[in-house]
Amino acid sequence: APEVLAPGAVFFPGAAASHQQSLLAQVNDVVSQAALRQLMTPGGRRFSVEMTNCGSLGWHSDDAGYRYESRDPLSGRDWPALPPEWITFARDMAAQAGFDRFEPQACLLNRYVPGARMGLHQDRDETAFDSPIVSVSLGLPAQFLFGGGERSDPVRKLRLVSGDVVVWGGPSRLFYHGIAPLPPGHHPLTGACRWNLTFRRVCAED
Ligand code: MD5
Ligand code: FE
Repeated sequence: APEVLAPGAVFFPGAAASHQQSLLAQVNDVVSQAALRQLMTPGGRRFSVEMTNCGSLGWHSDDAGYRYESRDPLSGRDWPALPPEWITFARDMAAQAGFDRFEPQACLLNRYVPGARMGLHQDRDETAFDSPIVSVSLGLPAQFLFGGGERSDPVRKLRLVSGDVVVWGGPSRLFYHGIAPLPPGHHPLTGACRWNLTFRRVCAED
């Protein structure tokens, strides 16, 4: 059963459980067209998480800042297309959380190996803050850190396992969040890693 974590934030344990194998097959397909990379922060540090994207836009970071790009800066080519099944699934999850007509433009794929982490941050490189972000976890479990609207707000810990989906919309769309360093382990579908797919609307209008 879904659990409301905060206004606009809805946790659907295991909602993608029956889709894990097909999602992971398509993840491999995306990665074969747009290689995983450890991006640089504008401050010159390297992300421990490996990332790539599919969709009409993809998130990118380098010394010029955080932004969305319509082509993969690594290859100069368009990002791989969003698989139609992914769009349908993300739209359905958004609707179940109360966000109708979600039209994702980007899917950011994050790959965590043991020790990889994501510090507390807000997702604010999009302008479509009315649209939620739909997040799907695959593979090894992770400790999700869920803060509030201010960096200094208390942080709750939520264990996310393979097949879990969270929709982050409404006020929680801009809440601080992160992922604690991934503990070592083995998952039958992914081996020693965790994947997270986040479906995003970047611009309010095309
Ligand atoms: C992850 N990824 O598990 C997370 C899932 C990222 C990122 O944080 O930026 O790639 S997305 C979780 C999220 C998005 C927007 C708002 C909130 C959480 N929130 O209010 O907690 O790799
Ligand atoms: Fe984030």
